[in-house]
Amino acid sequence: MVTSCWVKGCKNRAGVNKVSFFRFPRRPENKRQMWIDHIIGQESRLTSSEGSDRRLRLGKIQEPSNHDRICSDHFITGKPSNDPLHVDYIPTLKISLSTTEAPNKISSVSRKKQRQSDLALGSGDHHEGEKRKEAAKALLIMTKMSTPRSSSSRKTNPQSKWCKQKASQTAPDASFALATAKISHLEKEIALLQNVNSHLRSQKQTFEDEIKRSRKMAPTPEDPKKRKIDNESGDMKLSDDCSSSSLLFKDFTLKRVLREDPRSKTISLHGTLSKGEHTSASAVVLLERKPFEVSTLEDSLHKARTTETLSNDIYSTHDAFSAGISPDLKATVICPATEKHISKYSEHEPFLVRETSDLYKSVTEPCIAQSKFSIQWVYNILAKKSESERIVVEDPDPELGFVLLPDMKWDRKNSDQLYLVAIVHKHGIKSLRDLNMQHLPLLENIRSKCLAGIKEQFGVPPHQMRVYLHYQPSYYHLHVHFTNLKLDSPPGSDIMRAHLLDDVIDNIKGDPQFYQKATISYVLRDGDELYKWYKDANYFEGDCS
Ligand code: G7M
Repeated sequence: MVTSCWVKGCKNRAGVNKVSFFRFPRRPENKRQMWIDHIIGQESRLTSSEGSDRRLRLGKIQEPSNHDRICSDHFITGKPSNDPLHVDYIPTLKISLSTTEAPNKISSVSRKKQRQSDLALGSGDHHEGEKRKEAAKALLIMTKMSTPRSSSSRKTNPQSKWCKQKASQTAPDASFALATAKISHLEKEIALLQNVNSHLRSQKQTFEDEIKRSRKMAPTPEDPKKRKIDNESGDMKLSDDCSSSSLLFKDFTLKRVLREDPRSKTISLHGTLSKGEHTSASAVVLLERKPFEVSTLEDSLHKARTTETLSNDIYSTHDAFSAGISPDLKATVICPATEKHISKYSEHEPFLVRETSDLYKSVTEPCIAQSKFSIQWVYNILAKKSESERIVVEDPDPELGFVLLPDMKWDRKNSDQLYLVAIVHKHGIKSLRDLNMQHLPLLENIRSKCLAGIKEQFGVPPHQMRVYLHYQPSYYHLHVHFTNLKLDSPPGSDIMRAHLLDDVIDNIKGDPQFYQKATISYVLRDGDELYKWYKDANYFEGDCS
């Protein structure tokens, strides 16, 4: 028998088309059902009828047998994955081709499964099953409602009364078990769909890039401005819209490599960028190698040119020239850049400071007061003049409120690299040093709402998050960093700079004046303004113990 694909409308056959075929998984049981439900669900979205469906028997779609297969065309990476959070845990590509089925017939497989699951739960009584489902639905909605959200969504829900009634009308244990199982199943599906979503987005971007390349779009002179960050004027635009690629660095003149780190594959450059026909401006450009884009990797490899650099028995190494299908560099541009920006991204000698409460008052605080480093970009975010479309959670309360949004360092593609920053609405809280008892509600509000929002929107649970403040921060308006634990040592997450938010809260609870009294250690670099103040105060002349 010729092996063919179970997806309706897919014409792939073994030996005819260059595709691989995969069995329906036997275990875990819900994975097999997820495949069937997803395929049938997607097919049923189309109502057009063309051709016959060979899977029909007596007007119903039969469950796939041991001989039935799905072909590699329906998986983003070309094969199924065993990881429930992987995009190819279920087939998702090219599913909604066509169907001859009316939706009520199509759902017969699912209905049968539902009946089986009612029986498996020990009921067999249809009426009881319906009651349980209603209770489960009620509990499910209640669970969703009790999840902390941004203040704007915290309204009284009219469903709430109905839910409580329904939930209490049924045997609480059975209905609770059913609802809990359903919730965990749905949570897995949500995580899965989030992954599918991000892979499809990156694929879309790749195709858009390819169309652009094939049209050989000429760079437009005004394009470069779109991706520039101008910290002096405070005007910043970060855009995900790649429909306007340009040759931003075509006229970049390199003056100096400021810093290079082969381990993190980053480099910072100082040079000039053209600002119109005859003018150019000082610019700091930070370049960083991006992580691999799995969805385009295979295609990229097919087109990559390689040069062998070593060969020994079964081992060989090669220099590969990537085909440039997906972007492989992230560039951050500061233009026009001041001497301070140049200094900030240059290589400098590190020096340890143990800042006592007296040193804070006599050296650090006056230095911060005189600092002219613009934080207009922060005020732009708070006033929704910049990056408003990137806001993840906002609490507008003037005392307890904040804006949570992706940090400039995160490209928002991969939640393993998640990096967000929460900036408080209240002005005047410069840093950790200003925090005392009266700020506990603010800190706890940020902690709970941001972690809930991150779980809801990116599927990363609180126990996989690293939440901390910097001391010294790079700007003196209170903000909190939220990074995924899987993100390996993000800059500033080391013991010389990061203070876990949970520890900060506990320290203040133990002593309301903790951060006004504590001696805090940190590293300054000889290019920092604060370093100069400490040097002028002869701090580095003596023994700093
Ligand atoms: O705590 P510290 O001050 O070191 O951290 C500041 C954080 O703000 C860094 O992680 C920066 O990457 C981030 N950041 C800096 N700028 C200029 C911007 C910006 O314009 N937008 C966003 N979203 N984050 C920024």
